[in-house]
Amino acid sequence: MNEHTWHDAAIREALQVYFIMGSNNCLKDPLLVLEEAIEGGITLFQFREKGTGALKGEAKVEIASRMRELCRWHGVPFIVNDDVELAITIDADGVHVGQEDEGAAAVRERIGGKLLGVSAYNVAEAEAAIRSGADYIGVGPLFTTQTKEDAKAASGLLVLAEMQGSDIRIPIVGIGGITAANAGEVIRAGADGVSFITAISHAEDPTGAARELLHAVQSVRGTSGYNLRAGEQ
Ligand code: FQP
Ligand code: MG
Repeated sequence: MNEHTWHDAAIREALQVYFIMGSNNCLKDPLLVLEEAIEGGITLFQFREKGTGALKGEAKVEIASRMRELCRWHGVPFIVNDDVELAITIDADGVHVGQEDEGAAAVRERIGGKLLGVSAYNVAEAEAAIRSGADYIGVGPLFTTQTKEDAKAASGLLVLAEMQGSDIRIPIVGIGGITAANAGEVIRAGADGVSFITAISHAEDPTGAARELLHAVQSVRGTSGYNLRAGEQ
């Protein structure tokens, strides 16, 4: 089962304000943070439960299920990071895997038409991700991040220009050190959306933070569903 049920325009729309979070990223009840983020207008959510203090086993499945329901209720697509089994168990909308995770082609086989996101640090990894059946790629870290302990060096925005120069047309979300202050330049550099953890999870007001990010993205991108890439502006 290899059919892709997600259309290109819908993916680009969903990537606009892509919030990633696990219970250990939050300063208060994670479900409340997610609810407030949804209220502020996030367009996609990734459950990423890893690192110090991360929930495991039953507790992980339980919180994931609750977040999944909250997202379903509000019409926000729900992605699971790394854990393909969990994504299938709770009927997530998709899975995100990186270069050190289960191979993207194998994941595609297991999830059928669910959304498949793959991390790409450079053009070669992006091309491999496309060949493996990725629906979108997460490109970064663009800027310095404290959240991910094993993060590579920040690439800067040049990598996004390189992707365009290499005729890579797959939907792209930028990640790593993104805030409302730099989100606009990430879109201008060619990404369809921005992805981040702490910009919302550490915000005193997650709703307001989400609104600001959405505004920053849409004021550059427009709301048409397509990013007007650099040359067309
Ligand atoms: N891009 C995205 C997304 N989500 C991610 N989780 C990553 C990149 C990073 O496997 P990976 O993926 O390199 O590290 P980890 O599993 O620790 O997150 F595009 F969705 F924004
Ligand atoms: Mg991973």
